[in-house]
Amino acid sequence: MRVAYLGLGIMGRPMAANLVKAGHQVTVWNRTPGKDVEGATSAPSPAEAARGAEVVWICVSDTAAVESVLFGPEGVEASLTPGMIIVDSSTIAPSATRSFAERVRAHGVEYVDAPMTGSKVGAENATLIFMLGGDEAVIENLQPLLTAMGKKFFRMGETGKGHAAKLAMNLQIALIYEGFAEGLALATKLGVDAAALVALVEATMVRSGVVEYKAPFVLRRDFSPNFPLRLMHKDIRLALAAAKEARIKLPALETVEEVYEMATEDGHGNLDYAATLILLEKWAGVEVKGASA
Ligand code: NA7
Repeated sequence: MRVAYLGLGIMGRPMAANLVKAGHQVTVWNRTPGKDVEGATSAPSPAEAARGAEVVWICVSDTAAVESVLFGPEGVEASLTPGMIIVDSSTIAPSATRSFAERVRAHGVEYVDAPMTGSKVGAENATLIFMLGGDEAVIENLQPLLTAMGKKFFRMGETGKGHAAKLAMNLQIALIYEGFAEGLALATKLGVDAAALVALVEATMVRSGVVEYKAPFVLRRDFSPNFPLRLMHKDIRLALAAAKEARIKLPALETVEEVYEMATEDGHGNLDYAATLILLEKWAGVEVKGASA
């Protein structure tokens, strides 16, 4: 298929590379020039990249970035043609997604929200798990692209519901990790070895995919970004905003949002979200280390 891929960050670049590998004709664009993908053509603007594309795939930071890529100067809007499909893999507000979809549908263009989970490794190995919101038949047409980048696909309902599901997922990831980090801080303060605690967690019902994935990084104090803290913070804020719109309360997430705020103030925004542990360590006056790590 002819695909325009917009946004070559930690996730977007390997995803676009996997589309090339699968034999698709890919044109890429990134806001900051200099990032490219071997085997893809680079375009100078979203509008240029989208010209003649069957599918425009977006993966940028946040709601404002998606809006600017679509409707800003030299945005995709200038190249919209009936039958085109826009897919957004960024994690943004479901309500904004619905309004962007409405705007492009006026041009006969389809819109699918396709946020994913699986981190950088999943993007590199084409093992992402996608949450899809949009028309069933349109999603069916995207199969060759989805299977080039991911391994599991969940249809959540109409446009906007992929993003709604993603926020509900990341809410849980943030809370589970924070529980793990607080457990490590307390155990260390009380003199329990972190690696011993991890082994115990993994042998009991406390175990989780989040801990299984994060524990090795934490034990070797590798906080380089797989999923940057600033982006998890954005998702927490999006979930709280969606909860406010829906008039529900998420008290645990509100507290964790404050932790992310302070971790950001301490300069950890570009580290992995696992770095909220560094703030807990500061408060506890300890450093989490596994003797057998
Ligand atoms: P990264 O690695 O932070 O990459 C973000 C990308 O978004 C990168 O290509 C940025 O371009 C681009 N960006 C940011 N702001 C804008 C604006 N205003 N206009 C156009 N492009 C922009 O994030 P990930 O790849 O890890 O994640 C991407 C999304 O997936 C995000 O929503 C996650 O929550 C899930 P730059 O290179 O900085 O010019």
